[in-house]
Amino acid sequence: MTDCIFCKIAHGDIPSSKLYEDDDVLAFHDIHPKAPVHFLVIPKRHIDSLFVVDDSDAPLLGKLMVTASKLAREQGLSEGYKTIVHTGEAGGQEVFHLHVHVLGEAA
Ligand code: DGP
Repeated sequence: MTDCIFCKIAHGDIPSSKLYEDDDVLAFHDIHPKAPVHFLVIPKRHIDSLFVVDDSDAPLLGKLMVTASKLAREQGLSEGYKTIVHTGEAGGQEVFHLHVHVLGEAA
């Protein structure tokens, strides 16, 4: 997906404020934060949205959520936080590379 902005971030072609990276997932701060702590967790492999996932994606989707949880803890979101996945234009999705938003405020 050469025109996908999150693929470019995952490949290091566009800079981002990275929180975590491994072979499968990447987490970075949202460029337009809607909370004191607002980061995104994405799969490195291009997946458009939840519209197109199937059973074979379950381990990767689980890893996205576990990564979100670990990073929320590291960021001090001990009182709670929101996790949001927008799906499709009608669901508020603007960037068509699957991502989990994590929003909160450090305690
Ligand atoms: P949405 O597709 O509506 O779930 O949200 C996409 C989010 O991605 C939005 O909050 C802004 C963020 N975003 C868009 N472009 C960039 C970028 O180039 N860098 C970073 N760090 N975030 C971006």
